[in-house]
Amino acid sequence: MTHCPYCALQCATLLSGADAPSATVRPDPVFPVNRGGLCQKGWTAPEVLRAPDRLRAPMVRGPDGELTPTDWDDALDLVADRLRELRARHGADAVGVFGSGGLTNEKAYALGKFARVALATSQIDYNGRFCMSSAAAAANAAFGLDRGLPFPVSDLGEADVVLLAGSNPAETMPPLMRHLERPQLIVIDPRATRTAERAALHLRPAPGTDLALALGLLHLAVTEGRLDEDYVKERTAGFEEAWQQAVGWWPEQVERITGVPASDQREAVRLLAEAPRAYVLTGRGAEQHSKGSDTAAAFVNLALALGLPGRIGSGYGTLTGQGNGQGGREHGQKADQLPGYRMITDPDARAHVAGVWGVDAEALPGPGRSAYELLDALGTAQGPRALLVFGSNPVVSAPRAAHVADRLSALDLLVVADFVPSETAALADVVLPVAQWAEEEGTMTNLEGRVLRRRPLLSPPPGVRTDLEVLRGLAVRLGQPAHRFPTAPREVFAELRRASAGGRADYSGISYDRLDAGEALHWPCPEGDGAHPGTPRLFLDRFAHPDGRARFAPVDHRPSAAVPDATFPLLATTGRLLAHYQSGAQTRRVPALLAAAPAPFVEVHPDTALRYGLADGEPAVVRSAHGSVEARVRLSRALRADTVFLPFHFPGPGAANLLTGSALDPRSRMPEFKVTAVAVTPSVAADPTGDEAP
Ligand SMILES: Nc1nc2c(c(=O)[nH]1)N[C@H]1C(S)=C(S)[C@@H](COP(=O)(O)OP(=O)(O)OC[C@H]3O[C@@H](n4cnc5c(=O)[nH]c(N)nc54)[C@H](O)[C@@H]3O)O[C@H]1N2
Ligand SMILES: Nc1nc2c(c(=O)[nH]1)N[C@H]1C(S)=C(S)[C@@H](COP(=O)(O)OP(=O)(O)OC[C@H]3O[C@@H](n4cnc5c(=O)[nH]c(N)nc54)[C@H](O)[C@@H]3O)O[C@H]1N2
Ligand code: SF4
Ligand SMILES: [Mo]
Repeated sequence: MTHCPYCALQCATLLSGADAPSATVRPDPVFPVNRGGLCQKGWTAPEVLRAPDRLRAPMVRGPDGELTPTDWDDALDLVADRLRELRARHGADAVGVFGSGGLTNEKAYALGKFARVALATSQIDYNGRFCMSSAAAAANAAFGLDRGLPFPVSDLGEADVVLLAGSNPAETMPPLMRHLERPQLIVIDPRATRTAERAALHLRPAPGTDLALALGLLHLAVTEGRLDEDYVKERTAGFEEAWQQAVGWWPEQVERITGVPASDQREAVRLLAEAPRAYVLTGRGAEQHSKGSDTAAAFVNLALALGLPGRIGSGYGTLTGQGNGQGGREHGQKADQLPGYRMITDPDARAHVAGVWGVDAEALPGPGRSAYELLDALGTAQGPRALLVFGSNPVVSAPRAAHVADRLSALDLLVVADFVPSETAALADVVLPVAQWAEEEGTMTNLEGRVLRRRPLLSPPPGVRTDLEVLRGLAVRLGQPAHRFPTAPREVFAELRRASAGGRADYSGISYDRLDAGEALHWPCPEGDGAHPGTPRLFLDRFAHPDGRARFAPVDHRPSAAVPDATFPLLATTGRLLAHYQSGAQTRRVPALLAAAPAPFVEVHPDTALRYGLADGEPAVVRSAHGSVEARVRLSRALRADTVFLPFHFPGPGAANLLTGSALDPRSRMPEFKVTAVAVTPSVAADPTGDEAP
C-alpha cells in the first residue's frame, strides 16, 4: 500500500505492475480517509511515471544556450563551484532555496537543514506560503498550534452541519465528499460549484468579502442569543475585543458589502447553532487574500462563539492542500522555522536543533524572506543570485508570474530538481532529474495530521537520483561531512524525530516500524516510556496556549488590494479544476486529464458576456493592472455577474497568474490569488486602457 502523489487527502492506493510501463493503481478499500475512493488524478497517477518526456539525465545549459544532457558528477560539480563562487563574492544569502509542500517529511527536513547548514543561508521558503500560511497564522494565534484538521476526517461524517468557506472539495478532494453525505452543508463560494450543488444553503459573497461575512455571522450569533457563554468564559480569552469589531456588522451592512442576503446570514447561523455537532472549515477561497489570515481568524471567532473547537463531534479546521502540505510546514523549510514547528528566532529552539545537527547555534542564520518576497528579490542588488528549486513550478503558480519569470531569468544560477521538464525547469541553468512517489520511500503527513508511509514499489529509471541523494551530493561538495546528510529516508526520519522532540509538532514517538504495523499515528506523538498512541483529536481538554485558552482575534474587514473601477470593472478569481493539479506540470502530461481539460478558459456569466460583447467559445483578453491573459470564453450561470473565474493550471499566454499582483497579507505573506480587478474583451476589440492590444 502507498498513497496518491497529489493532494493532502493522501488517498491510500494499491499499486500493481513490476515497472513503470505496466504500473496501475486502485484504491485501498479499507483506508478510512478515502474509503475506497480515488479521483481521476489518483487513478491516472502512474502515467506520470512513464511520461514520454520524463527527465532521465542531468542537463546543463551550454554556451549555445541549450540544455544539454551531462553526467551527475559534472552537473553537481558545476552547481557546487558556482555556489561557492557566488557565496565568496556576495555572502551566504546570495543563494536561495525554494521548497514544497509536495516533498516528503524527510526531504522537507533535509532541505531546511541543507539551507541552514551547508549553505548557511537565511533565504529559504516554499510554495506552502501560497497555500496554508493564512490559516496557519490564524490557528497558531487562536489555538497555539496549527494542525489543519485537529480531528480525523471521518469525524465529519457524524456531523449534522458543516460550513465550508471557500472550499470546493467535490473537485479538489472528491473522496472527502463521502464524509459529507450526512451533514447539511453551508457553502460560502461566489461560484455555484459542484460542492455548492450539494449544499443545504449556498452563500455567494463577492470575492474578497468573506471577512465582512464572517463578522456578520458572529454579530448574529451574539445578537440572536446563540453565543455559547459557558464555553466562551471557560475556554477562551479576548471575546470582548473581538465583539467590539463585530458589533457594527449588522446583517444589512454585511449584505451591502458581500451581496449575501440578511435572511441567508440568519439561516446560516441558525443551522450552525442548532446543530448538535457542527464544523466550520475554511479553504483557499477564504484564505488566499491580502487579508487571508484575518479572514481565517474571523471564521475561528465564529466557531469559538458557538463553542465548537475542542469538543468531540464539533470543531474548526482548514483543509490542507498539498500532499504533504501539513508536514511541509513543520520541518523547517519555511523562512522563519526550524523542525518540530519551532521558530528560528527562539534561542531554545536554535540550541535544540543545532545540537541535533552537530553545529553551533550561533552559526544558524535567522529568518529569511517569504516566498513571494524571495522570488521578487532574485537577481537584485540585495537579493539572492542563485536559486535551487525542489518541488515547485513558480513560473506558472506564483503571483505576478511574468515578473517572477523575469526575476528567475536575472539570476546567475537557477537549479531545478524535478522529474518532468516544467516551465520553471525550462528556464534553469541546471536541471536535476529525480525519482517520483512510487520509486521512493518516506513519510507524508495528511490533512488530519496523520503520518503515512510512502513506499518504494518500483525502481527509478537509470540516470535518476532521489532528492536526498542530490542534497547529499551538493552538501559534500560544499565541504560538509557525508554522514550529516544521509540518503536513506529511514535514517533521515530517525534524525527528524529527535529534531522534532519537544516541539509543537512532535514526531519523536513515531517510527517506520509502528507505521508499517498499521498504526494510525497523528502528531503530537512524543516518545515516552510506553508507545504513545498519537493524538487524533487535539484540544479536548485545553488549547495549546500556556493558559489552555483559545484566543478570539479582534479583526475588522478591509477592502481587497484592487477594487473594480471604470478600467477594470470585474472581479477575477482563480482556482482549480478536477482534472488538473496545481501548475499542471504533472497532470498536463496525462492524456486522459489533458483531454478532460485541454486549455485555459475564462468563465463568464451570460449577462456579463452580453454586456462586454463576449461569446461562448470565442477568444478573449482578460486584463488587470499587472498583465493580460488570452483565453476562450466559457459561459456559465454558476458565476455572479460581477465575477469571472480562471483555472491556474495552464502555462503560457493563458496563465491566470499573469493577472495577479504583488499584494501580500501583512501577517502570513499570502498573495492575493483570489481577487484581481480585470476587464474582459473579445480578443479582436480595442484595449479599454487605450494601449494597443497585444
Ligand atoms: N483537482 C485539484 N485538486 C486539488 C488541487 C489541484 O490543483 N487540483 N490542489 C490541492 C491544493 S494544494 C489545495 S490548496 C486545495 C485547494 O482546494 P480548494 O480550496 O477547494 O480550491 P480552490 O479551487 O483554489 O478554491 C476553492 C473555491 O474558492 C472559491 N473562491 C474564490 N474566491 C473566493 C472568495 O473570495 N471567497 C470565497 N468564500 N470563496 C472564493 C472558488 O470559487 C473555488 O470554488 O486543493 C488540493 N486539491
Ligand atoms: N492564481 C492562483 N495561483 C495559485 C493558487 C491559486 O489558487 N490561484 N494556489 C496556490 C497553491 S495553494 C499552491 S499549493 C501552489 C502550488 O503550485 P506549485 O508550487 O507550482 O506546485 P506544483 O504544480 O505541484 O509543482 C510541483 C513541481 O515540482 C515537481 N515535483 C513534485 N514532487 C516533487 C518532489 O518530490 N521532488 C521534486 N524535486 N520535484 C517534485 C512537479 O513535477 C512540479 O513540476 O500554487 C499556488 N498558486
Ligand atoms: S483526492 Fe487527492 S489524494 Fe485522493 S486520489 Fe484525488 S488527488 Fe489523489
Ligand atoms: Mo495549495
